Amino acid sequence: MGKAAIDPFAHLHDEGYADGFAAGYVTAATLVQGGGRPVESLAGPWRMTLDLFDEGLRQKWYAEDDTPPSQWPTPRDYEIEAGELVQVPSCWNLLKPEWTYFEGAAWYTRDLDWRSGASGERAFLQIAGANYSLLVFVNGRFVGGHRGGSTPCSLELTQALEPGSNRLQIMVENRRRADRVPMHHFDWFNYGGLYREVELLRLPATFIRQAAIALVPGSGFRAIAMTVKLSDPVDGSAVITIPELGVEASVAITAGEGRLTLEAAPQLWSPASPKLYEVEIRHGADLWRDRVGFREIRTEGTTILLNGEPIFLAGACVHEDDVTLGKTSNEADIRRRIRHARELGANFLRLAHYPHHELVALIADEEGLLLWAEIPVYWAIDFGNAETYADAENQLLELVARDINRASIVMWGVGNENADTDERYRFMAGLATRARLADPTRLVAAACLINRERFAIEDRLADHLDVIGINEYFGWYEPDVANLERLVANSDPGKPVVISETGADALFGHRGAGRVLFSEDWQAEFYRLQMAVIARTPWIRGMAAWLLYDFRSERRQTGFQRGFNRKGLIAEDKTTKKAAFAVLAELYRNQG
Ligand code: GCB
Repeated sequence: MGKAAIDPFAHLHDEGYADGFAAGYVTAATLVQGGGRPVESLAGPWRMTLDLFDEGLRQKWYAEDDTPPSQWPTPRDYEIEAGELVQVPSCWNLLKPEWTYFEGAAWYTRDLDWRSGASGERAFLQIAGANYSLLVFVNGRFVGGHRGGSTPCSLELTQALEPGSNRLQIMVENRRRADRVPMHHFDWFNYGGLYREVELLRLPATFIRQAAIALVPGSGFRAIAMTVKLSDPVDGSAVITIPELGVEASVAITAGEGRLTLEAAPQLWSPASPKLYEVEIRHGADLWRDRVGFREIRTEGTTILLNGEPIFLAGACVHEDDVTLGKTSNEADIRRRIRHARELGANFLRLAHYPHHELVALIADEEGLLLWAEIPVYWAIDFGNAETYADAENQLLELVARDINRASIVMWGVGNENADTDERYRFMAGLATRARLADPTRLVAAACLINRERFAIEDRLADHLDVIGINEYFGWYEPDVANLERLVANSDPGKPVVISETGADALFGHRGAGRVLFSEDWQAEFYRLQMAVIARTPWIRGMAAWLLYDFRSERRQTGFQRGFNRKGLIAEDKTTKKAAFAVLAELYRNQG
């Protein structure tokens, strides 16, 4: 047990206790796409021990053996069985009232019964989301870690697992910090825990790590390109089949990578006709499958073109937040979000302000909803910090790697309302460039800046974007709606603009005529006034109302708010519609 066995007090003076773990963080490069392969779910009860002072790392809790307390030779501060039994996935904040505001580390432990299958089989732990960082230990041995609170990771357990019973421990830590993405100040709740699925994936010795398949932009809808990345730098070939298109082709693999362009004229995916094709890629014993829609999204001047046709994005933003589930999503909750978007007459959702559950885009693919997916480069990020950039870029690349085959996602958002400095400019231009390199089939956007003295859109980052997002609250934070008209008159963006947020708070049941703050009536009137300007501005090509549901935010403490941001068109019960819902639905219908 290392130092602690020699000097039981050494850890009290050890501030380097976390050193060394960061070198074991996995990134987007080693993420394994699910690829429709069967998985073993590790959902269910785990033991959980809160660790506010990082004792687990200081005292090396992970290295402690399973000796029962009656036989301990020396006292301990950690006992797995003394932890609470909690369900994974979940957010710890909602499990016990005294855990509501907990920000720190927690140790999750469970037994993993392992029997190896075919010879050479490899085992991966697939963690779909843990906020914010995690470290994994198997039988006391460090396997790897991950940072980024809303993107998935894959950790290989092959060498660490023993036949039979294994101790799987995951330390999850959710402190708000200035150097993180997001940083310590943001307008949503800081849930913690293993809040998305944890699964075990068995794969052959060499397997398909990531594959991407899409319509070739500018091909006149007549060519499909695919890339495949294997786990190891081998040579050989893979076979791609798209039965409905009569495609069966061999892809040459060199040093673990292959790419192929095929002539094909698929029926195009669109909101009106969300056609999906079964795609299969085989390499040796591995079979990767997906259902993929083929569509083209591009801009021309100030227009957004979907499959060559101009489109107006009418929609809403939505947070991943629920009064009982927190940041955990299940299929029923996701389908309800999409149903409500449809009722609103929306063809578009902005998934604010971080990558949402993988199922959202899968269902949006089926339902024909367009999505803006983003990373939490939000407000005052530590833009000068190279580590912070690496974290943000990795979150972007993990999101892209996970969702590259989702036709519904038409835009990557690389940031939101970040004050203009040279460091911010370099940081965000870097992310925009990286997004394009990783994925030439989508638009790159960000919520940009307004010059509040001139009332004009003014952000040098716009040079690096395809679509300029503008969050504007004229009529709410800035009382005078007329300033939106000034903004429109003073701006000449030369690119499509999407109003990436606009909205007003309303407490359900609070009424009043005129500009009565927090009233349902003013929220409804706000949208009427907004739409009057937006609808007659040719370069505004979309609008995302802020937002679908009220959500928890500790920054909001008036009697109207009580810990919630109340800009939802629907209250936090996800049932009670405010007056603005029907008003905006009508406005969207007329926008048609
Ligand atoms: C914004 C932010 C969003 C906030 C919203 C508000 O501009 O991007 O995250 O929640 O305003 O309600 O103030």
